[in-house]
Amino acid sequence: MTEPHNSLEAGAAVAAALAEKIRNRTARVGIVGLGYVGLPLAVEFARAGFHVTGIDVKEEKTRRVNAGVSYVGDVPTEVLAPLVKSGKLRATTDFAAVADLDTINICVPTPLRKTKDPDMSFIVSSCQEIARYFHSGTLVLLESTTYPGTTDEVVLPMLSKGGLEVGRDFFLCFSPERVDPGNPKYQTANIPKVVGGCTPACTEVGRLFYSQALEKVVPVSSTQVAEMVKLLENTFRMINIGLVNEIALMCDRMGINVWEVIDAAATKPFGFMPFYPGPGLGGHCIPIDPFYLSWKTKQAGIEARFIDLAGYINGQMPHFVVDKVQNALNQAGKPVKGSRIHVMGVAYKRDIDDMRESPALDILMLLERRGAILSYSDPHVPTLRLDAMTLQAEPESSAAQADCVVIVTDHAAFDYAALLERSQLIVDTRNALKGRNSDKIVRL
Ligand code: SAJ
Repeated sequence: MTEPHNSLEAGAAVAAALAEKIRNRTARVGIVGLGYVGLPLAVEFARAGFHVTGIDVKEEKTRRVNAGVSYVGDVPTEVLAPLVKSGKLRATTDFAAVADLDTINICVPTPLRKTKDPDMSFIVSSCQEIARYFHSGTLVLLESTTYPGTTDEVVLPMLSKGGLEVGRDFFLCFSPERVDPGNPKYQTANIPKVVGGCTPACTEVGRLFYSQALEKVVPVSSTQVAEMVKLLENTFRMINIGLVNEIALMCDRMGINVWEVIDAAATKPFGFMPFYPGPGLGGHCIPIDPFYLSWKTKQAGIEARFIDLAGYINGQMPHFVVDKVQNALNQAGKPVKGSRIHVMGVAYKRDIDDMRESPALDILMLLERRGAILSYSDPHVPTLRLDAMTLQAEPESSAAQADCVVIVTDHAAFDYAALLERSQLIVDTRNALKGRNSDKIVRL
């Protein structure tokens, strides 16, 4: 074969060689970060016939993967075990494995610091390790939610250090993770996958890669577009939740049942999408992702006022709930101080066990500071730490001993009829008692 005369030709040759490996499944796939995003992805590519190496800094995770025992709800052990047994999937804590990989997905956390600045430490440390063993002919795909520009400004320089040129010697894309843990209908394989590369060749190799294991791939023109797609998706949710929370505050003041308003508005067959008020905004995506966008736009001199305002309103909801509890007890001639308050549901949303950013923690803290005697029920959260205090979940029947019950998370497992029967007073922040009428119920 004649030597390529320029980068374009060289890149085409490298891309063609990698594309062939991807098509015939001999490409060795690496997944950095074996959490709720990385492990399902590793399983999908192993099921598609690739040899997959999972890399994680937590030895506990790599040990359990290699034992064929899942720790991610969306990955049943009976799916994971055969893939490990057949040798299709293995895990390691040693980044030296990168030397033998052809593709690398980076699926590590991107939390916010307390100052609401992006914490890029996981992306940086992963790329530092990858760079040590990085070689030409590799496709790298960053999946961690982050601000527009991260792939080109942070990851690319770290991978180019050895003189390798993106689009010629290696390929770099961003592809937002869209995993919704516990979603019974949409899982990794059937959620459309957006992917944008540093160069058109990068985008094409990324598109080809994902199309081997996922049902629908959506190529876009750049890494920034792909980064922005994810932030739009989750900022859209956060702001609309903030809007409906503000509507709830307005309705409360005007004595209007906001839940009835939303249900009736939702009969509009176009141009409307219902969101529901609640005790606040929890989770590891919605309260976090929009601040990656506002942080970046502030640097560009643009104030993301909707994000800041929605963040403020959502942050106020725990205080609003505690005031409702205080007023409801007041109506019963009881101070918060010394009253027994039983919280139903503490996870950040229904039917899961995740406590990250859960508004229940804020509500419990505020009530504790006002002198309440606290207890809670949650079938998914057996114990929780509150500052110096540790609470153990109690049976739902404990509500009978409470001066006030607060429904914070409306798990399907709760017996709401029995709860209404046994409680003296219930503040319902989720409309879980919809259709049940009683003077005992105070609704958001
Ligand atoms: N919430 C409300 N009112 C609503 C919807 C949610 O108060 O109308 C609250 C929830 O109780 C929770 C928080 O907002 O505390 C976030 O809820 P969420 O339904 O957005 O669930 P998440 O945080 O698990 O968001 C994930 C996201 N998935 C990804 O980022 C890949 C989000 O994009 C999904 O749309 C969402 O799941 C989903 O639809 O379940």
